[in-house]
Amino acid sequence: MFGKLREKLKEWAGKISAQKGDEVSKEAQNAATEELGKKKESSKKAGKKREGAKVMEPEKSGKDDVKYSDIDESLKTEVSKEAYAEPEKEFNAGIEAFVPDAQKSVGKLEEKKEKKSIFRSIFSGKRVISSDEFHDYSEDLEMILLENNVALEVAEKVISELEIKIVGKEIEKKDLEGVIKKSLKEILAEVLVKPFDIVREIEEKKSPYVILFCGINGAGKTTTIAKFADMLKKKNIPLVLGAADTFRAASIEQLEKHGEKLGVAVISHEYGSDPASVGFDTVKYAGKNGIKAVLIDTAGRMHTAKNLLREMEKIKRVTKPDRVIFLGESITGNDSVDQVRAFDEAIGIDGIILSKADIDEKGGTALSVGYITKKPILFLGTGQEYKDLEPFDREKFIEKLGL
Ligand SMILES: Nc1nc2c(ncn2[C@@H]2O[C@H](COP(=O)(O)OP(=O)(O)OP(=O)(O)O)[C@@H](O)[C@H]2O)c(=O)[nH]1
Ligand SMILES: [Mg+2]
Repeated sequence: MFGKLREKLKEWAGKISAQKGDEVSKEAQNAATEELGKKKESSKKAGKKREGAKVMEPEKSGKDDVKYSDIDESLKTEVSKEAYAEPEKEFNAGIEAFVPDAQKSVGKLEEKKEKKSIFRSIFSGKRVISSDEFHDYSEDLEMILLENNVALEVAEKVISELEIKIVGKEIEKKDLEGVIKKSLKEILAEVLVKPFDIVREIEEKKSPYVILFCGINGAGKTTTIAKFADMLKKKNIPLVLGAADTFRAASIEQLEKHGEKLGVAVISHEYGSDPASVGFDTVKYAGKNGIKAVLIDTAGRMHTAKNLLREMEKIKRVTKPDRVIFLGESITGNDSVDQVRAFDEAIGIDGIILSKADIDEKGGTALSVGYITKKPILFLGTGQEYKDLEPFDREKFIEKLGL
């Protein structure tokens, strides 16, 4: 869905690890070479010092400087200086002859060690992404998100979370693309709240489980209610529909037609009557008839119409729904954020269904409304037939985005 995302990440990771990575390797190489030079110099000095120094200085140190506990048991008898002067001379000569050779091999060993660590830093391919580097490339990523209906504040949040996850961390060059992808996936999975199992909730509740559907005009409320009813029917869950859209012409007939097709009762009043009372009667009917699920349709209303939102709040108060579901269109884009926020603030929503996912090539609306409300997306409408209602699968959705 996010079109260029996959290619962009590949390109991004490639550029960082190849072009800029080489620069850093050269820097690392130069720094390491310089450091090696310094170390060589200091080890030469240390070598000279050692050449000039006596390995043992018994004359200077004197008997008093030797701790008794340091002396081998067999030597713990009083021995005069004169007695060990001769063998000591021989010993010192041997040591002096041996030391330059020993120093040479120690030097070589150190040099080898240094070389090895330089090669490790050049060829191990570790890479640390700097903040500047991140910002160079994250602008592209932000553009992709915005172009794909992700609201600005959500895109910014995703970018800043990604920055925390990857900037300054040591990453293997070959893993760079994978690490960025994995981090993005984790962030998006967090943005999308895990859906609750509404069918199980219905099944487990003893009294009628009431769901109130709301949203702007033409979002797909009535069609989605019909799809939902079909799903419950197939699970043998008894249900009833409430035609609480008493405003739009033909809205009651539209719902009744679905009821007929599905073999589900529809409770309705006259056009222009109080929608809250339709809702009330539907819940009452369900209680009397041992019905487990009540789905209440409402009139579409603009999120900017304060009085209509107040009316919705009244329907909620009267019907006391177990869940209020906001119906949004996948294709709406940035405006969906204002819509869902207004409905949530006015009446409080519990979950979201996004219709028309079948004609949405972008996918960002789900991220936006999910992030803004912190409420789960429960289903996606994927067509105009009853079967076209899919439980929202976060992992599948993120994969479809191109991750
Ligand atoms: N392609 C597609 N079309 C859909 C989907 N859901 C609904 N529609 C269509 O969207 C149009 C509006 O659907 P309705 O269910 O009447 O929308 P509504 O929210 O009840 O509209 P109002 O009652 O006027 O507020 C209809 O033509 C539906 O067939 C979907 O998932 N995919
Ligand atoms: Mg409708």
